[in-house]
Amino acid sequence: MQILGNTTLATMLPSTVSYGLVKNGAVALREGKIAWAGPETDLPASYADWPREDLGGRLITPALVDCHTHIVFGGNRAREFELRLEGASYEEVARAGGGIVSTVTATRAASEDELVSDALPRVDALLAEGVTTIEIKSGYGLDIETELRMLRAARRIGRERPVQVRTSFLGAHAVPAEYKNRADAYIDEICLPALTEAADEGLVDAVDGFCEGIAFNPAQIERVFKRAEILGLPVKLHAEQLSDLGGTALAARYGALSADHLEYLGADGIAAMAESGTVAVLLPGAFYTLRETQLPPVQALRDAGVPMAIATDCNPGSSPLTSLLLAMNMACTLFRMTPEEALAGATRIAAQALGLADAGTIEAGKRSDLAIWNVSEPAELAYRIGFNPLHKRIFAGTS
Ligand code: DI6
Ligand code: FE
Repeated sequence: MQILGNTTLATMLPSTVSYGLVKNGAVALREGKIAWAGPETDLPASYADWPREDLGGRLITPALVDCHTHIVFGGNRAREFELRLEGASYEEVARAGGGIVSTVTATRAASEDELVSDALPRVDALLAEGVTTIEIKSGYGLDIETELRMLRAARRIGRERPVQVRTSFLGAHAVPAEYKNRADAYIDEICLPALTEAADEGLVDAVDGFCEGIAFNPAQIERVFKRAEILGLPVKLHAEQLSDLGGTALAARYGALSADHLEYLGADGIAAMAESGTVAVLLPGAFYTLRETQLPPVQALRDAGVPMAIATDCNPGSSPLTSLLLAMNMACTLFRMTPEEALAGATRIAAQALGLADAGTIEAGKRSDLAIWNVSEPAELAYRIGFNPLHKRIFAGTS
């Protein structure tokens, strides 16, 4: 039992007030949940004898949620970074056997312990910025054993650190070298059996895929979605990142939680997302790293009422980014999102993209996952570049 008082609350509840702001607010925490939140003068008398911490006017937001990461992987791709700076494109590197497939080699060679110990410093960088929920994908194993090992490593991160981990099976991320030009056989012989095994072991919270010319076509992705449906797992998709193949509309037909990247998304895909309630997860770290010039259709998504989330896409190739605050800043400067949209995108909407009903806002009944900041206005969070104003992070009521 604890009261946090003398604070400004950015509740992030949809309201007529920007950020759902409550000035001179207080929050009451009990048993890992928010018991009460509102203006401190309205605090019910029954809370009068609870211990109270004075926050000196600091801002409290919901803890941040990074809803799209590939944070578990072997090796790194600094050499590829150099090659791309010498002029090679991301797709050329991938087609020459670099790119995702080179991370596959390093990931297959790593033990579960190594995958965990390599990932933890990256995870810690996110936690230091007030993140309490991280989505982690497989997809650098591309054989049954390594896909499962990645997911076990992801689950272990949730036990070794005070963080909630949500896993996504991403067996349909790339075609491994041994299945070159045989993507359908890869889906049948590796991807679908790995998904079923991983689900049986309780390792999968959602099923993802990469629908792209250098990865899988919509028909192949649909076969993975059908298996997800049989297993009772929600789907999401990397779609329209480098070209418009119609992956988003396919994902929407399967009621996807989210469609991610979306730089090349057209009007049909936007209408399909609005219809199905699918979240658009925008990934400015990948846009920046690939020096992409095609912007995701932010204004059209906004006009259509499609909720937009922001994530790091932390991965060794297209987004070696471990700062969700920087992703929020990039979303504003590069994508012209507002600081309020960016913060909602890293809290309430990010939770929605993961199908989590108990995170992302400050209201009674939610998990007490909170971030306390040394700032006075919420816009400061997206405004700064490379500065971390976190005062304290609270995960399930514990700091
Ligand atoms: N799109 C991405 O940006 C990441 N995966 C994907 O499907 C990049 C993965 C990588 O380059 O290692
Ligand atoms: Fe990704």
